Amino acid sequence: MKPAPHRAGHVAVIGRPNVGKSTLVNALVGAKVSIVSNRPQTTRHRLLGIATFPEGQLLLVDTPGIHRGEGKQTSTAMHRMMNRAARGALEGVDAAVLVVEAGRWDEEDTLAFEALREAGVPVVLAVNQVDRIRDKTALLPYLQAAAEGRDFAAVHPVSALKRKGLDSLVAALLALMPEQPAQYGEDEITDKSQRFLAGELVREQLMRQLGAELPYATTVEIESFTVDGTMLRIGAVIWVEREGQKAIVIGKGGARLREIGTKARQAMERLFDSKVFLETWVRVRAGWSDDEAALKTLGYE
Ligand SMILES: Nc1nc2c(ncn2[C@@H]2O[C@H](COP(=O)(O)OP(=O)(O)OP(=O)(O)O)[C@@H](O)[C@H]2O)c(=O)[nH]1
Ligand SMILES: [Mg+2]
Repeated sequence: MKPAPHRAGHVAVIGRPNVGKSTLVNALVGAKVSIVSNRPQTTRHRLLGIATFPEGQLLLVDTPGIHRGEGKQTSTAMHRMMNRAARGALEGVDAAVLVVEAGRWDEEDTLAFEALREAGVPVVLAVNQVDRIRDKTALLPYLQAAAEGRDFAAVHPVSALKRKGLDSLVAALLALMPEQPAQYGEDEITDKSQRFLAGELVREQLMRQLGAELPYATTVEIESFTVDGTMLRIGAVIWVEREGQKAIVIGKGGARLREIGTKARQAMERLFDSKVFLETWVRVRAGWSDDEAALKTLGYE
């Protein structure tokens, strides 16, 4: 018997904000390459998560959630850039995963589906968060309705958080990949630099620890990143839009900023497997999120 051929290729991970795209990418890669929070619009950049299996390699393109560009909070230059990054991720991929939340399908899910249909790539539907569905008999009619009239290559109920159903999702995706050798070494997990990931891990804490709309007025710039013996020395600037926001990020006696820095440093030490010395500063740059030129200098595509 001939052994099964090795397959490898690019898979765009697409869906509305907050459905679990980044959680799914991390689960498949087996490491935290993409930041996660319970707030929509956590991911702002395209990022490659490399998932290597004996049978093949999936190059998973995590993307910002596709959202309606309406309303004050979702129509800035940054939001347009995020939608562009998500749609642009479809160029040249071999397949896509449309991630939706079990039991729910709204206008933005349709928007994401339409983007995939226009791109004309084969699409696997991943119905995520099935762990939250108590009554499993409710799942079947949902799966049928979701697939109705939409030409999915496969439909897979999964839980990215509990790592359920992932093997069959991987098999379905690998079947759509071209026959070719691995494109990256087996110890590679992302195309992004440690410097980029460090900034993201600070931003993850901003998403998690700041309330209301404040996370959306913040971004992180890594000002310095140096290797010092066995230690990484990292300097991060947290940019906000107004003085009042700066006071909130710093918190009473600096408590909030300390907590953000501690959690981000711990996450960096886990991901980089190295000791990290992290310094953080908060600075004001009025209107950065709606300023194309400012976005460029702050590292947005
Ligand atoms: N219960 C449950 N929660 C999940 C699952 N997958 C993701 N979540 C949670 O859903 C929230 C959003 O997850 P993310 O992975 O950041 O979602 P995303 O689609 O990448 O969101 P954006 O980057 O904002 O577009 C987080 O609180 C996750 O812990 C799942 O399978 N089950
Ligand atoms: Mg994400």
